Amino acid sequence: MPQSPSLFSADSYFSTQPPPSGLEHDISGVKEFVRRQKEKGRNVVLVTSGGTTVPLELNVVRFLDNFSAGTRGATSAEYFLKAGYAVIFMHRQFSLQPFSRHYSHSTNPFLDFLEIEPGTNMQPSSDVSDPGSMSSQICVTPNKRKDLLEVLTAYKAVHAAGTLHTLTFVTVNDYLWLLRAVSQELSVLKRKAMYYLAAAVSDFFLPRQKMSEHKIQSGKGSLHIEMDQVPKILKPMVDDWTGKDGFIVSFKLETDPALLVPKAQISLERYGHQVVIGNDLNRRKYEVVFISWKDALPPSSKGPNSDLSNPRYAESWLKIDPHDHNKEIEEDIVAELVKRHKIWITGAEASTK
Ligand code: 9Z3
Repeated sequence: MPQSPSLFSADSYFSTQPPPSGLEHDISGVKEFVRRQKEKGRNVVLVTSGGTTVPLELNVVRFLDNFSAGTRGATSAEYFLKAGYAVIFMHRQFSLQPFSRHYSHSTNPFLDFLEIEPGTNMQPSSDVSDPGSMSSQICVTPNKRKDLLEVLTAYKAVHAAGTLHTLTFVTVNDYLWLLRAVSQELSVLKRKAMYYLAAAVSDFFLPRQKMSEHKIQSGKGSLHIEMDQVPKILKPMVDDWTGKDGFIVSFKLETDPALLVPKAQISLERYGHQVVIGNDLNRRKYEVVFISWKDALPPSSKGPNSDLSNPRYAESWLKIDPHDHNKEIEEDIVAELVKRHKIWITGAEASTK
């Protein structure tokens, strides 16, 4: 077992940290979903969304959390669905979800959209043959109907088509186990699979073997915790779990604008995937930067970057008007990725001819 403090490789992580209890059940659902989408010939995108937690005790009372409301993931999932993709939406429990995000409890509570018609009897009907008699006297506020109808129509169509599959995680351990298993299932789709990693993932965690069983007591004054680093799972994800075929997009979050591009480039160089989208915490809703490989060479055929005067990364910014509240930047992010994914798929087809 790794000693403290330790650097876990992905393999040592999975051989020492236990899987979440619902994993097998979750994966059989994913397997079935992927089988159906493959039959229909659809592209499938895995969208991860929301922040992971790090529990400090086995009987968890306290935990560390990562910043993310789930807006990026939930919004992007809707645009992928609109573009004809099937979506596996893997999100932090209770974070925003596609469609219902428009009526989130804090910014747009759905009860504020409903009205009780004048004269409605507030007692539920005793007529068992007409269980809907109360609800028939509830209506949607007239000026909210158009927007609600639009969201509801898209939501119902997605349900009828069976193109959205939802999974939840809470801890970083749930997330890592699920991510590995879902990626392995999706890899059967080869290049038709995209991985869109928008979840905000903890960098540090407490291995199970170091966690206190019961609530940490406060009597001893200050609290010192030494955490281990979460393994860098993008490397095995690119090289092993997805069989080098998946189109992998990761996000890089920074708060210092000067670090955004260099850190995104380091990430692309280190993991050799297709795109890193850099976003600054305070500007993320109206500008992001795409960092990708400059030429068409697959990352695996590139040697170390010896010529620093000739950068091999392409940098392209996507910006929208911060004052236009009808526009969501995820619409443009997804449109750009759909375009690039198409090229990734046709590139592979062309090279096998
Ligand atoms: C992101 O950067 C997401 O875009 C946000 C979205 C978390 C900023 P919201 O859900 O926020 O719309 O409120 N996600 C990736 C964050 C992350 O953990 N990235 C790692 C890093 O920066 C690399 S995988 O080191």
